[in-house]
Amino acid sequence: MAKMASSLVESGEDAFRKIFKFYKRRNLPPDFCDVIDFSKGLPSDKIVPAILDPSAVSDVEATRVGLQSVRDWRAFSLQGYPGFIFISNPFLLGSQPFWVRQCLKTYSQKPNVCNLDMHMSPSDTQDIWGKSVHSLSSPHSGKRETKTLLDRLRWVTLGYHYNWDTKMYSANHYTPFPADLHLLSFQITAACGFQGFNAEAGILNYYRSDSSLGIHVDESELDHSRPLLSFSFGQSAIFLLGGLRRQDPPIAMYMHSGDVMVMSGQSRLLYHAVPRIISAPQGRTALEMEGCSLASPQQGCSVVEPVSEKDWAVCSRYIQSSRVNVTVRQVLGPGQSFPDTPSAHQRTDAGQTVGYHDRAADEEGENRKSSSSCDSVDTAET
Ligand SMILES: O=C(O)CCC(=O)C(=O)O
Ligand SMILES: [Mn+2]
Repeated sequence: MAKMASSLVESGEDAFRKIFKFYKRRNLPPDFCDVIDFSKGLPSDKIVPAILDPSAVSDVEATRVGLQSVRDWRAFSLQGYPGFIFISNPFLLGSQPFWVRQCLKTYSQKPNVCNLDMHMSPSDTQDIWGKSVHSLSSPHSGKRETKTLLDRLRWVTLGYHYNWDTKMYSANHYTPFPADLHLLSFQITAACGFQGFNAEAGILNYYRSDSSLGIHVDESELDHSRPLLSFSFGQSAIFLLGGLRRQDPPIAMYMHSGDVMVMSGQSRLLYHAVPRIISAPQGRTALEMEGCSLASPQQGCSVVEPVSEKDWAVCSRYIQSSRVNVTVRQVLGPGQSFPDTPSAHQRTDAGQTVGYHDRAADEEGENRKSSSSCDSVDTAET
C-alpha cells in the first residue's frame, strides 16, 4: 500500500522537497488521504472558521465582482498558520466564467507580458486569443498537431512586471493593473480585515495536467505586511504550505476551481509549491462554470459581464484539462517607492524584461519557478 505523506519525513532533512516529490510522482500514485479538502467543511480539528468582516463589503459590492455575500463565504484558518485564510469558492454561480475568460482572453493581451514574448516578436504575441480560437473551436481540435499560442501560454505578468532574472519588480516596468481584478482583490482583502489593498502586480500561471510549480517563497514585494491573494480556476491542484524553513514539513490541501487563498501576517513568507494538478471532482468544474449561460444580467454597474457562447466554448474546453492560477500582490507599502538602485532600473522594455523561463514545470523538463527562494525541481527528481 502507498505510504502516507506524513510518515515520510525524518528530522533535519529537506522535508518540503521530500513531500513535494511524494505528491508529484507518477510511477506509483500517492495516497491523498492527508490532503485537506476545505470544500468538505471542517474535516480536521486543525481547521477553524476564519473571522471575516462582512460589514467591510456590502452585498451590492460583492455582487458587482461576482462574489456571494460575505456572510455566506466558507472561510477557514489553519491552526499554526496565522494569517492564512482559505475561502472555499466564494463566487456566485455563473460568475467564474467571466474570470476565466479574463485570464485567457483579456489578461493575455498586450501590454501585459507573457512567456511567449521571450522568444517571439510583440506582433506575434499581440493577440494570443485571436490567433488560437479558430483552431480551438474547430470540431477536430482534439487531433491538432500544432499547438496554439493559448496551448503554449505558461505565465502572464500584470502591473509591475516581475523580472524572473533579477527577481525584482521595478518602477520602470509597469503597465496599468486591470481595474476589474483590482476591485475583486480589494473586496476580498477588505472582508479579510485589510483596508486599502492596492493590487500592483499579478502573476498568472497556466497549468496543464502534467505541470507543477516549484518550492518557493514570494518575497520580492517590498512590503510584506500586505496580503498576497491567490485565485484558482479550472482543474484542481494539490497545494503545499510549509514553514519558514525547508525542514518544516508542508501540509497539503486541494485547491478547486473558485477557491481563494489569502497569505498574510506570519503566513505571508512561508514556503509553498504546487506539485500536482488533479482532475476536478466529477462534474464540479462543468457545473459551476456552466452557470455562465444562466448568469442573470448583474446590476448595471457590475464588472462581471456575460460571456458569449462562442468565448465560453473555447474557455470551457481549455479548463477541462488545465488550471489557471492568479496571484495578486501589493508591491509597495503606502508612500513607499522603489529604491533607486541601478539593478532596479536595468531594463525597461516590456518585451525584454521578464526572464525567459517557462514558470510552471512540465514533463518536458521545463521547470523554472524563478521567484525568490525557489528551487527548480527538475524531472530527475521525480
Ligand atoms: O498556482 C498556485 O496555486 C500557486 C502560485 C504561486 O505560488 C505563485 O504564483 O507564486
Ligand atoms: Mn507563490
